[in-house]
Amino acid sequence: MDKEKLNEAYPHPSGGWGSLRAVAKILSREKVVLKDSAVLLHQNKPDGFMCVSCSWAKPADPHTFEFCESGAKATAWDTTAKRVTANFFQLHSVSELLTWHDHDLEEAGRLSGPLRYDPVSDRYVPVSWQEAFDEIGRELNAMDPEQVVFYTSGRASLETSYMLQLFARMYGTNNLPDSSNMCHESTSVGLKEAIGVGVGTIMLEDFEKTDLMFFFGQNVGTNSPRMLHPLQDARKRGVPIITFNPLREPGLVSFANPQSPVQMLSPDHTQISTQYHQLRTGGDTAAIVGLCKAVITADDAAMAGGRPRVLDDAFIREHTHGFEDFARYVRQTEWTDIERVSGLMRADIERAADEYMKANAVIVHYGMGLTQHRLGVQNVRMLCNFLLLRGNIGKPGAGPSPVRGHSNVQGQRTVGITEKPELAPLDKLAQQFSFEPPRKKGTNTVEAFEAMVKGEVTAVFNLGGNLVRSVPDRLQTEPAWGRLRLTVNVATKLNRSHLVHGAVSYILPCLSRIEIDRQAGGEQAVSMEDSTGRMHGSHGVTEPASPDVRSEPFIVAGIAKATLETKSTVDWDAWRDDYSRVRAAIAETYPEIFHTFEARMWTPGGFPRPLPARERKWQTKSGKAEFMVPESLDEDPDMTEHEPQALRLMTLRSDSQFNTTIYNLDDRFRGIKGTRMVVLMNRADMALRSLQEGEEVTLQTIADDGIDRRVEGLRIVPYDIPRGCIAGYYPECNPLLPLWHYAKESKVPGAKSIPVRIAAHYR
Ligand SMILES: Nc1nc2c(c(=O)[nH]1)N[C@H]1C(S)=C(S)[C@@H](COP(=O)(O)OP(=O)(O)OC[C@H]3O[C@@H](n4cnc5c(=O)[nH]c(N)nc54)[C@H](O)[C@@H]3O)O[C@H]1N2
Ligand SMILES: Nc1nc2c(c(=O)[nH]1)N[C@H]1C(S)=C(S)[C@@H](COP(=O)(O)OP(=O)(O)OC[C@H]3O[C@@H](n4cnc5c(=O)[nH]c(N)nc54)[C@H](O)[C@@H]3O)O[C@H]1N2
Ligand SMILES: [Mo]
Repeated sequence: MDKEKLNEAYPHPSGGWGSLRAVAKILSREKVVLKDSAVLLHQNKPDGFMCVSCSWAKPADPHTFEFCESGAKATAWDTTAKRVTANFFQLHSVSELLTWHDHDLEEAGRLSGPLRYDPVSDRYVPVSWQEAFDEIGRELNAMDPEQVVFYTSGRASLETSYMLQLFARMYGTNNLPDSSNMCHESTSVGLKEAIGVGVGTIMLEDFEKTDLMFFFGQNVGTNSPRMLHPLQDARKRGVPIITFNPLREPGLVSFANPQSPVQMLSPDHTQISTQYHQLRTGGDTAAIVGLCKAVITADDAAMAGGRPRVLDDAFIREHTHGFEDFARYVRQTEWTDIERVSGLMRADIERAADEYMKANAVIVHYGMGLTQHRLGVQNVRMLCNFLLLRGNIGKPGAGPSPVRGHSNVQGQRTVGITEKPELAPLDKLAQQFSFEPPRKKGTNTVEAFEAMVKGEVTAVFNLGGNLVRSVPDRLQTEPAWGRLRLTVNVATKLNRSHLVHGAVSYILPCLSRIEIDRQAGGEQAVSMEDSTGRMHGSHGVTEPASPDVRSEPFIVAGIAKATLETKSTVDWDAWRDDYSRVRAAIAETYPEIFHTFEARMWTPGGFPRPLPARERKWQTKSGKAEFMVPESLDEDPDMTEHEPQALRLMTLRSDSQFNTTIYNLDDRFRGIKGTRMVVLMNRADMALRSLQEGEEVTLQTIADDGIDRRVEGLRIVPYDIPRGCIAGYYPECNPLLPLWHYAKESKVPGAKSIPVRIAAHYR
């Protein structure tokens, strides 16, 4: 490709005709026959299946088409007519497949039978399910459980997740990392400390009662498009939306509803953000301190002038702890520092604070732009500080709204997938299943890979992830994965983590939950928790991809039985045949959340879990909601000492990917076509370095640990992004992200702020 223009500004609102066209294109490319497109009518319906894409709430009274472009693509991707058969591996050796692009690996189609790696032919060859289970059991039994890792990516159901955590603990380890460790773990830690629950407190009905919403570092149009519906309704009521995001994201600017013919045909789309503040990457703590400063200053003035208070003083006194220390910090912090670190002008921050002070009920939505920083947990705490100032937690229409990623990532934590023993009901499990669970802390994702790089991990059971692509420091972590003794991959499609294999390696193909799951006890359903803490049942509607794929519960039960043999009191065969038995066990372990699970799982809109903070009951250390004084105004304090030419790289997603699954190489919203090997850069930064549009550069990480981290062949795209900040795509830029560059308390990799320099450029 020559130096043609890689991007054109996307002139259209998100949603709209572009979105429908994109869906039609992928349905036809995946040869999803028309009759199957009716599948989409069952998506996110109380009697259908829950979308395999994002975790946004599913309303009780869904639209006829309760799906979005991303969800439709994800469905098409799973229901594709293409298959990877045994013949595919006869044609392609593993060494050859290692040279394929991620997109082409998954595009080969659905995996259709269990496979074992054969080192002699360098090929995956068919194996029977029972042989696979027996050998995996033998291998695991020859290992030290503390050296075995059980990873869960956020898609697996509540039933599968509960079974897996129980199996791992009966086997002898709490090494239960999941995708949350790279995602919203900063939320799980930060919200728990601040308000006593590790999840958001808002529900769909709050959209109808709110007066103002904020977006911090969440790209709704691309990553949770169904949320655009309630947002649009709120905008029609006149609710302002204030966005803090370094990039001007078209999906946060305006929206046309593809389900409203009137809007589709007229240019009259809805403006989403009424204020848009392009702060510097890593500037959120500073910006929020600025917002709080404006509010506290206004309150001081009101008191001095004998006017009504701006702060919710009664709430602060009755419900919170630590306000005085925080207020002192805020009063002392200078506007010049706030402006320098946030990259925003005082007047702009005050404009946002004015709206906040006028509103009675405020919701703050946020995503990876806050959590994936060195001080990602502090960021979450700062948002809570801001909300607490005016009692915006535990009242209708208000609260923190962490927009979760994978469709059941929140639920997995709810049913025991956690490396932290204190977060799992170990005593209850011990009593319920008559065994002694391990009490030692297990490894999260970063720790598992740190241990792997040191050679201290022998096996990984990988339920649905593509870890060699999704974790940091690819050039260290990928080879470590290849040195494992055993890799077991449960997956729907082929990915690179299957190819960089252990000495003994299995690919175990599973059903997608769009498919009918037939077991001895009849057709089975599964369940999941959405981003607003509601539980939904889901049952498949299409025929399985092949007669030889199995459900995730079937696979986990098979391996558990083969490994634990008579050492387990669980009747794994009975659980495999009838998942209502698994739900009964979940309800026994967690009665407060899951009592009468079976009866309630088909409740339209899902059934809610108890959220004490929603009732202003604070399960924190002090029994009150906690204010926190930030440790540093800069979220990435270690970056400030670096060279003056340093750039902060954030790694992002496009609408044509779901994490490591790349549907195609375009980014429709950002107007980038045909390649993902790009760097988005401010024109002034380009001029300073004499860089031209389309020119190729090599990025190099600035770090003094002696490791040279580089990504070559990235093309410059001029973009509306603050100076000193650049953006590239995840996972292509993961070799640049050091494994140790993570949020201190949550170990979420700092994927939104990687210190880099331009090491070379070519015309
Ligand atoms: N289509 C699609 N949908 C998805 C996914 C997908 O890959 N594709 N992935 C799913 C998953 S697992 C997740 S976790 C979610 C992720 O969804 P999001 O949380 O939206 O994640 P990202 O796209 O990584 O980045 C979000 C935004 O953060 C901004 N940002 C970067 N740095 C900063 C910063 O320092 N401050 C602020 N305020 N903003 C910043 C970026 O410009 C970007 O707009 O989406 C889920 N949904
Ligand atoms: N630099 C950088 N790194 C990041 C991020 C970032 O923003 N920047 N984001 C992080 C985030 S938020 C996350 S969540 C992680 C995600 O990282 P991973 O958990 O590794 O995730 P995915 O890419 O979602 O997993 C893709 C694979 O899941 C398999 N799969 C799909 N459906 C199913 C199913 O139903 N069952 C099973 N068993 N398998 C299935 C397919 O085979 C597919 O290849 O990446 C993180 N890494
Ligand atoms: Mo995620």
